[in-house]
Formats: sequence, C-alpha cells, structure tokens
Amino acid sequence: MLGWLPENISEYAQGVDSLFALIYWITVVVFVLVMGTLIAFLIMYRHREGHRAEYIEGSTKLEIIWTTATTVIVFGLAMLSFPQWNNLKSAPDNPDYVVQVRGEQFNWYMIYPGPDNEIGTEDDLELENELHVPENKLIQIILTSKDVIHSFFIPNLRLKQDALPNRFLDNIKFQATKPGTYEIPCAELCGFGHTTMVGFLHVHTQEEYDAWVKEQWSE
Ligand SMILES: [Cu+2]
Repeated sequence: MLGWLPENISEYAQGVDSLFALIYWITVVVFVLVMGTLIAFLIMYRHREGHRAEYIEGSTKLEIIWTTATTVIVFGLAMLSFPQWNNLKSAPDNPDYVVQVRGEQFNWYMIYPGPDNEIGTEDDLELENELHVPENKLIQIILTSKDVIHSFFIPNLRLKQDALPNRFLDNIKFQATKPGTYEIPCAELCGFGHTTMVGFLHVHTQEEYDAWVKEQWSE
C-alpha cells in the first residue's frame, strides 16, 4: 500500500498498515486543501493598484463545519485504533515461547529459559543482540532494562515498546510469518552509543529452530 514501509511479517499487525495508510491519505488531502487555499488566497488577495483591502469577520458556519469534520475524523481514527492497539499490546494467554529481553547500554540481551522453562535459573542462555524464534509461533517477550530507558523496536513486526529499568513488561507478543533476519534497533536516545545499539531477529522454520535449540544446550 505504502511501498516504502518495511515488509510486514507480523500476524498481529496487518491492520496497522491499513490504519497508517488511511491516516497518511487523510493528511495528504488536508495538506493539499489547506496549502491550495493558502496559495489561491495569496494570489486572489495580493496587492493591486486600485483595490482596497476589505475587513472580513470570521465565519461561524465554516468554523462549525471544520471543527465537526476534524472531531469526526479524530474519533473515527481512535475507534479504528483501539482494536489494533489491544491486539498488539496485550499479554498473550498461552505463548508458545517466552524470551526475556534486557536493554543495557548499548546492547540487547536475550535470555532463554532453557530446558526447565524457567528464566532466572542455571540453564538459562544469554545471547547478545540475537533473538531466535520459529515462524508462526506465538512469542512473548518479557522486556526490561538494566540502566536507562531503551525502546525495543522491530519495524517489520510494527512493534515498539519502551524498556524500563526495574520493570518487567509482559505485554509484548508477536508471531512472525516469514523466516529471515530483521533489525531490532533501539528507538530511544539512550546515551552516546545509542546509534550502535541494534540487535537482530532471526526467524527460523520450526526444524531450523529446533536444531538451533539442540545446539545451544548440547554443550
Ligand atoms: Cu538503547
């Protein structure tokens, strides 16, 4: 729809792009109307010899029209946004996999629970800037930060959430539909190394993922 957006590989966020396109085109129409009127008026009411300036009072009717129109558009967009927001930002009931992600100047650390399925135990696996998941599975991210506020951003999943020190947010979930490697930039200005803070999401097929898991815990 809007060709320059990164490829959308999220099961949950397909609707986000339609909403984005709708807002974009509404903005384009408003921009053209306002700028067109401005330019037209500049030409129509420019200074010309023999023409006298006229004093015009505001138009109540016009003000009512554009205030109502704006209100309707904003409320309409809010109504369309709520289901998208809830879909993306609610904790999953039965995630297939849970991974803890910690922002720490200037890396993402991914903590996998290991065979006992519990995070914070001896068999945990901690990776730097690498998030591995199987495709088409419901992944829950428990997001935290060690130092300052970071922002966990996966453009291809239309997913963005601030990571806060001492908070463990459980409302991040996604289901990636296409194997590949995708960027996880930090989207919060978090210090002098902010621009180098980037991780990668590796989406595997289930077989590839199982093989990867086996490899990690075989040592
Ligand atoms: Cu950061």
